[in-house]
Amino acid sequence: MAGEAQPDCLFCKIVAGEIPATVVRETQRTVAFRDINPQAPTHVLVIPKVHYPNAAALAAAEPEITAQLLIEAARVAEDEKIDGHGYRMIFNTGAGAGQTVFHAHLHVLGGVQLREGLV
Ligand code: IU
Repeated sequence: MAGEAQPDCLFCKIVAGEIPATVVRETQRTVAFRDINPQAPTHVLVIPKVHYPNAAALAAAEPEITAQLLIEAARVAEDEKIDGHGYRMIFNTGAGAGQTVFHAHLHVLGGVQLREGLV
C-alpha cells in the first residue's frame, strides 16, 4: 500500500525505533534527527513517517505532510538558532541529484556561512 513501511528502508527503521538516531523533533507524522555525517554545524534531516521514495512522490500523494516537513524544518532552524543567519533546505531527488536514501527527506543545513550557488 502507498506509504507503507518498507522492510529494507533505513529511515523506516529509524521511524520504527529499530535503528538509533538523535531525534531533535517529532510530530505525529514527521521525525527530525541529526545527520550521521553532518555537512555543516547543524545538519538535520526531516522525514515523513510514511514511506515514499522521494519528495516528488510524497508531494503527489501527501501534500499536507510535505508542507509539514517545511514547517518542521523551520522549527528546527529556530530551535538550533540558525534562522537569524540563514539556512538551507534541500530535497535531493533521484540518484543523479545525489540522493542515496530512497525515503523522502529534507536536509536542513546551517550554522556556518554556506557558499553561494547550487551545484
Ligand atoms: P541523500 O540526500 O539521500 O544523499 O541524504 C541521505 C543522508 O542520510 C546523508 O546525508 C547521510 O549522511 C544520512 N544518513 C543518516 O543520517 N543516517 C543513516 O543511518 C544513513 C544516512 I544510511
